[in-house]
Amino acid sequence: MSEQIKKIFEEFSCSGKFVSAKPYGSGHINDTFRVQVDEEVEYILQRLNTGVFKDIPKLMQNKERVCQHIRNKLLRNKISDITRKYITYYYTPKGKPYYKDYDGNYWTLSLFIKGSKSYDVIPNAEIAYQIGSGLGEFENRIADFDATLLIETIPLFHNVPRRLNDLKNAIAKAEPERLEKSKELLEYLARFDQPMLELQRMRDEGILPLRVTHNDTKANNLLLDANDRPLCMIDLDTVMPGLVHYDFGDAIRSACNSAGEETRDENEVFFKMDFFEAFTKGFMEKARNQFTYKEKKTLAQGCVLMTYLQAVRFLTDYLDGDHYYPITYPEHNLQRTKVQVQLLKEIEKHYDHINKFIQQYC
Ligand code: ADP
Ligand code: GN1
Ligand code: MG
Repeated sequence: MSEQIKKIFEEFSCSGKFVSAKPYGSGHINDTFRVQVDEEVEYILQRLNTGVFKDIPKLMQNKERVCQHIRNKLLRNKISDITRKYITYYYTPKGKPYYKDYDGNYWTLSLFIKGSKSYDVIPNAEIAYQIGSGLGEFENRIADFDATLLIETIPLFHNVPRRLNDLKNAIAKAEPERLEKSKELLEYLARFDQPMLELQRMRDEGILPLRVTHNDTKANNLLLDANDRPLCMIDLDTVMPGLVHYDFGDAIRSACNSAGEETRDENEVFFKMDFFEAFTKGFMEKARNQFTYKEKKTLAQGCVLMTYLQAVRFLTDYLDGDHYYPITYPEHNLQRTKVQVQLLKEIEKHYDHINKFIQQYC
């Protein structure tokens, strides 16, 4: 494997001679390797997921444009240490920001952000605050990005009717045993199908503005430095037009789950209210001025929507035979669904408090 990785690495024009590479991080979609060379610099080599992303050249164009925009803004504002605050991509001698191997795999090389780390499970409220602040900063950095320059890398990514249709198709084809095990979860989730159309309706009617959003704001997609200060949002594959509710809601879904989305025991899942308050404070301190009254008024619904959608997506994959999310044990996607459903129950229980807390920023 290392020999193959070395060969691919050498297709890019960058400094240093290959020393070693190891799988890195816990992302679900791309295959990520951290590459050491005979210099102080390190790299991230990724095999992009062509099952999920249909047009990799366009996807890379999106990512480069967004990074360039952020870089220009940092330069204009005379921010220090900027190379740790956006992703630097490397090119092949043909001038492409990706390499296509003989098996049709697409690879990209970027600078490993020095001294960075990310959390799958948030350890305390102070870190939740920093992650909220980092996401708020990211929203500011992309707020004036021209959405017409982006292609939609995954059409209808957070669209409820699309996700329900996928679920329906998976149910129709599911093995009876899997269907039986999903019964209670399906019944619980069905209660949300109608109310969860509300944000989409407000989006369609222009009541909520379309923005350029990240759309995959899981906590481990934000890099922090050694002192847990935010550096950079990564995983820009899904930067597309969307609602702020998607970014805020998905980050809350991820950061306020006491046990994290991969826990084997859903009874350990609680909604961490202190993390929520800290995250929201950090986020609003940075970005509140950007949002309309109506966006802030309805923002709490994003927490419900994104947790519900994630449950629907994991369950769809379980019923479909596990083709989207990588699994390490047979009922992994069923277990992931139980975790999201447990979190959804917790969010329902605390909804009034969540909503009230956000309203102070209106
Ligand atoms: P996926 O789409 O599979 O989630 P990501 O782009 O999020 O892939 O990368 C997976 C993990 O690799 C991240 O969660 C992060 O820990 C790490 N990572 C990715 N890019 C960088 C980078 N440029 N510098 C440091 N770490 C990175
Ligand atoms: C995937 O790539 P990663 O692991 O950061 C997924 C998200 C899900 C998340 C759940 C493109 O994110 O939408 O919320 O898994 N990304 C894509 O863990 O589908
Ligand atoms: Mg990721």
